[in-house]
Amino acid sequence: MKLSSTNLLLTAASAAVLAGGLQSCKSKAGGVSAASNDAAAKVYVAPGKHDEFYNIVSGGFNGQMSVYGIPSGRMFRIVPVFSQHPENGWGFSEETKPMLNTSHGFVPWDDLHHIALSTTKGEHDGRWAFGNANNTPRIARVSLSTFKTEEIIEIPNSAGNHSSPFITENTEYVVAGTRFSVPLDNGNTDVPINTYKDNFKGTVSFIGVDKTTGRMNIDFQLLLPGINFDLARAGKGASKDWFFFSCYNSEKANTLLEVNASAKDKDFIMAVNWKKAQAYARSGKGKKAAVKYAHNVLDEKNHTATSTIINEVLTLDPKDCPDMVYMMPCPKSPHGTDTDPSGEYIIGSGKLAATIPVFSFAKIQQAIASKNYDGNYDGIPVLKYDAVLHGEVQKPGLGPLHTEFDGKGNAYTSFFVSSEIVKWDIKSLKVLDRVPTYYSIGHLSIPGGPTAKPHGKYMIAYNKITKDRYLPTGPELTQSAQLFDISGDKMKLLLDFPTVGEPHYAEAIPAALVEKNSKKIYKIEENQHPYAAKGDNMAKVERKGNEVHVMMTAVRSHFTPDNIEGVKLGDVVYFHVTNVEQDWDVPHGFAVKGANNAEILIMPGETQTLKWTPDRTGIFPIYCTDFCSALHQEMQGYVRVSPA
Ligand code: CUK
Ligand code: CUA
Repeated sequence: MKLSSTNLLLTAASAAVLAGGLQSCKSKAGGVSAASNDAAAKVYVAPGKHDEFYNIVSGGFNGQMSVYGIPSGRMFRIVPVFSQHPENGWGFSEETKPMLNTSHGFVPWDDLHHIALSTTKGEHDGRWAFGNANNTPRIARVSLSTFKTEEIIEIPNSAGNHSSPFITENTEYVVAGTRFSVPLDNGNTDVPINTYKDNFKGTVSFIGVDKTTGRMNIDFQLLLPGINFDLARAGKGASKDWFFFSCYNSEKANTLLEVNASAKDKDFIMAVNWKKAQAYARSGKGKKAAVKYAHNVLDEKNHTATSTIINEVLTLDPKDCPDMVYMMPCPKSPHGTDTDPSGEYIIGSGKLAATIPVFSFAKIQQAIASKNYDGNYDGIPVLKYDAVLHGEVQKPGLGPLHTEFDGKGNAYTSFFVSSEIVKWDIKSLKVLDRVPTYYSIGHLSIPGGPTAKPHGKYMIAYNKITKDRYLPTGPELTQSAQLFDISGDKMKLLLDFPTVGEPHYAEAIPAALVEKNSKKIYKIEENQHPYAAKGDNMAKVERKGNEVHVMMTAVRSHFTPDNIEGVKLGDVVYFHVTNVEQDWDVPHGFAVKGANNAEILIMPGETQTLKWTPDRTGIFPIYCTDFCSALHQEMQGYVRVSPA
């Protein structure tokens, strides 16, 4: 059978490749000789010196983003997003818990796959990083000035928000496509799964981003056939009004055993004219649909999140909106699509295909103008493959996944199965160079790679398999990235570095672009937290029924008050701790014995709240968890809990 043989082929090929990779690595002393001779000098950042680029890396099923320096590979920070983080109390403090609210309630975990850095005129502007929640569909916005998650919006009528976040040229929209088609009404309708073809729909959502504040709102959603959406990219330059989504399972099978999902020779890349869609939405072509989703915002003045449930979304049906959506055939199971810096070339990647198809935007426009269609897909015109194709890269490798660009006319495609990166010329489609990755690369990232103006110089591979690259740590190994020098004709391996959580997509941005907006301190006079004690004279204990609110200050090296009495068993205690320091980099922490959540970390000028329900009477120590001064150890106190 054709399909099972494809299966066998892939399994055999990947096994061979992995085995080959391991061998070649072992055969070279220390496994480092694959790196270029001057590699050490190229990644060495002297003590006290700064890296050239920030690398913002997705944390996969750890639900966070983390921040690395390039070329050193040093990790600077974990930014909790769809996760709880004891290190700074994210998702544990009262201020941050609402950020993890959804229509399902509190969901303190997710699977963050992709990063999109905001752009202006197609170039990095250093303002925000967006990330997706793959499991319970959400998009987050992280400020690149504070490296804090400022906003999370849930995506209705979606399940498996893998196809996101991707942004338009001026960050007008962040886009999210659903991986799983589900019945509309958020998938809440109880229907037999095998009625998929009738009842399940795909959607892509266009989330507007406010130019000044970055606030997101779901502007409109396209109702689409029950296809599965994978990665997408906006156009640039001439194609800037368009969005390109890769799609698989065009068969609309409800069970994706390979036999079903890959029955067809070609799936699609869906081209959406978003400017037109926006105009349709404005001119009343849409329908409002009732559906619940959460929108969570962290207020910048009091650093407190509020979660709002929204009850409707505007939907557009392509049947009512002509010339808005087209399908382009793309070989077997496309996983991604990428647009080159000029916006003329749209690159597909069929995971099971042996070629890389490159589409031409100019040809797409001609095919649309002359209605050069190859029938339709649920009423959506299908453009003829040959009519829109610029050409195919022949036999580039096995299992093409993702493509990035260096701004010099070259494309770099990751190959999972053959575990390598292939550099090729976009115009001539000629393969120029290839390097192995250790092992089985998923995404790759070139600084500015997805933008209209790539910064080039480096390329980072985010690998799926670690094997022997580091000291063993039991069955579970670190996740792994590899840095390459791409300044010359040949790609050169420079460095391996471990990452936190499974890295999927990442973006790298010149340090200067982020540093210029970097915030050092929250001014205490701007703190509008309702329970802030901005000086020791404001510190107090207040009772409201069975709630005890302790408004506390923290400063080197004491808490005020530090002896708290009057708490009764059955009370709920809120420790509102204000760090009244105004020096950069002097956080205080706060913990209480037996608290069943975590500590909190309070940055200078900030107030954070730890909620505690004592489970017994007695004396409970409290202390500062962050070593803040010579007298840090003395920064302590007691809470007394008496019988009710
Ligand atoms: S996916 Cu990870 S290799 Cu979730 Cu972007 Cu392609
Ligand atoms: Cu404050 Cu240690």
